[in-house]
Amino acid sequence: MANMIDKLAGTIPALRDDIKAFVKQNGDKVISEVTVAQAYGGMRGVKALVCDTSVVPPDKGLIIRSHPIGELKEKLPEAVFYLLVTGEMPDDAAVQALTKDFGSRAIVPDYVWKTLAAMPKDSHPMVMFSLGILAMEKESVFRKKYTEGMKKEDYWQSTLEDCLNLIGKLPNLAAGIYRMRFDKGPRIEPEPKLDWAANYAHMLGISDPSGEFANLMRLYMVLHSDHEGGNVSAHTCHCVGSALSDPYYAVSAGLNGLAGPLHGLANQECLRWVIMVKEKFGGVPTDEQLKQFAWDTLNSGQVIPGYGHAVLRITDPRFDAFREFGARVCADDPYFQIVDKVFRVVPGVLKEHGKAKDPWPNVDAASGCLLYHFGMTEFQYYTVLFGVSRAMGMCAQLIVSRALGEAIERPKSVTTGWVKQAVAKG
Ligand code: CMX
Repeated sequence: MANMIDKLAGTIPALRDDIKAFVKQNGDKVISEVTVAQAYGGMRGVKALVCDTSVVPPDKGLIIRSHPIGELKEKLPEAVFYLLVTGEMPDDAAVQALTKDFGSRAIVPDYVWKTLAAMPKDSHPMVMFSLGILAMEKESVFRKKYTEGMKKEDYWQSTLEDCLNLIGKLPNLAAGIYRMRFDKGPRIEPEPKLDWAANYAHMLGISDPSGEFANLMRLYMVLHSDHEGGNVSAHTCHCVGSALSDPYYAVSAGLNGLAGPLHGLANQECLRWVIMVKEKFGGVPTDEQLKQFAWDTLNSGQVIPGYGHAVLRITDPRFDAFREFGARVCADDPYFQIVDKVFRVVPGVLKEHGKAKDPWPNVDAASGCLLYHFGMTEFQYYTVLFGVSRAMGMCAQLIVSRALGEAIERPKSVTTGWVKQAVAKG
């Protein structure tokens, strides 16, 4: 991927020097403090990580390298990956080159398919996806070069090479898992003429006479690509990568975090909730019925999936983008109509409930009903789609981290006794 490598080779030395000098001069300045509530509360809001690929201001939502996500929804995922890694929007030629490059790396080794075929039939697709990536670790260029004695300044190059290989293969791997796990027939070979996300749509084998499913895949891959550095998947990937574990280890680890119901699995949970609503009321419920259903969920001690966020305090602009897509493509679909009604009813319920700091929908609230509309009804699979996309952000963060020569992560943990003593001393 000559263009991207040249760009990075041109910018990384100056960037590295700049940060080195900045830290040398300001290393003892304080940028964050930690309260007892934060130490026990998932470190929420503690500023102790640096991530330059994207930011998520609570009142604006995702901004990738200064571009609000709403501005990027017409772009191809290839363009967003280039932007995440380099900080610059690529021209058409660079996007086409990246499409071609990913295409040339799409073949998944046969031993991976054999490994997946040996797994129990009821394995979760996320386990198969994570395992498929881990199985490919023997392909790592980073590990090979590291063993040969590569210099620290060169780490980013073989990390990039691993990431391009990995991202090139993910649609093929993920689509193969879909077809294998849900008895959809033989795997479909990649089509070199198609862009990365359209190729994924093609290999999934979903009927798409209008081409809108491929459009949904492009949008889906763009919207889920990155969400700054502190979320579970990105942070896990960064932490594992900081030990110089190669991208196969690190991305697989990040995906295991994405598989949790409070993180990426929420999209599967969300559609399950919407289906329960439709089944209970035989279609789109009235506002009153929906309100009662939401209260019943809360009163039974469960969360309303797809609502709330650790950082955001507005409707997630990624939800807006999916809702806009749904309004254009499937406004008559009852599942979309329920999702739309939930958006109008549930924030009021959550506000009255008074617990969630953010009563608004996150990205997971709308994506499932769109996939369902196109006949992808196996919602256990939805987090894999999220994972294919999020791998771009995790990889971009790893490449930048290796470029800057960041250190192994090792925050200090303390005991409850220590915390109590510290509080007593004032
Ligand atoms: N329904 C019911 N209660 C909710 C809620 C929701 N959607 N969102 C938050 N709450 C509750 C929390 O469970 C917590 O209750 P307790 O004090 O009893 O523990 C309280 O409100 C305060 O939580 P918070 O500070 O607002 O939220 P957190 O930062 O702790 O957690 C999140 C954020 C996303 C895990 C949470 O909002 C949630 O569980 N939402 C539903 C699951 C979901 O949609 N996850 C996907 C997030 C996007 C992603 O990462 O992919």
